[in-house]
Amino acid sequence: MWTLLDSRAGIEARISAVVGTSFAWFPTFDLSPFPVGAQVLLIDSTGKQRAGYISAVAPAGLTLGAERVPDPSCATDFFDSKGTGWSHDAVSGEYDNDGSQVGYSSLSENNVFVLQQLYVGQFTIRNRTAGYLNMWFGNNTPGGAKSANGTFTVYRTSTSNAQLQMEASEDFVGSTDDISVKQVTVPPATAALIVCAPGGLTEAWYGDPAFNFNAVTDVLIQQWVDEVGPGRFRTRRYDRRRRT
Ligand SMILES: [Ca+2]
Ligand SMILES: [Ca+2]
Repeated sequence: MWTLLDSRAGIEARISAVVGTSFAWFPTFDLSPFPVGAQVLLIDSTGKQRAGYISAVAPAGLTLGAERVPDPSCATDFFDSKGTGWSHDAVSGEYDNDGSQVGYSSLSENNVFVLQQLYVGQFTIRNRTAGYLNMWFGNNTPGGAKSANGTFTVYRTSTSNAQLQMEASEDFVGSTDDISVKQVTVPPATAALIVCAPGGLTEAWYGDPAFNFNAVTDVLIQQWVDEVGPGRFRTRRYDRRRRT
């Protein structure tokens, strides 16, 4: 039977789904006390489930991979394509949007993401007078609309394609700069490394294929305990001896 060790609702999850190097990382929930072999059961916002087993405690420290954006400072005009309203400002070293777009309009960069990996994206909005910017981690993975000046950090699992997009809403007017994307190659020590099942690595997480790793809302940590324990076994043997 499953024994519930702990659970959290409404939690932020950062998940790598790469076979062989998968992990679960919750910024507000330390997984390091749980035993190897315990199951991590994830539930997304529509109730779909994926599960894996703790295979090891995470290594000592958070490690990020190489910069995936050609020129985070935006000193040069590097984006592969610029939608309506966007232009490169070489004087200020940023990208400007004048609001002339009539729908969503994006700065797009190809070959940024590898599927199933966890990434941390950062960008700055300044000079904003209207609308929002949304960093997309592939064309099916929005990072969330940001409608204020400031510097923003977003974690997402890449689950759709490799294209980075800085999407402006149809009414966005403002600038963006300091655009960075890096893979989380090693999670912090409060994370847990995950296998699909002890000894099995055909998937990083098993369960519903339509599960959304970017919409985890709940997590359960549970452990399988055999129903036939030592005490019950001893009782049966004792009874058998009395009859013979
Ligand atoms: Ca700059
Ligand atoms: Ca400017």
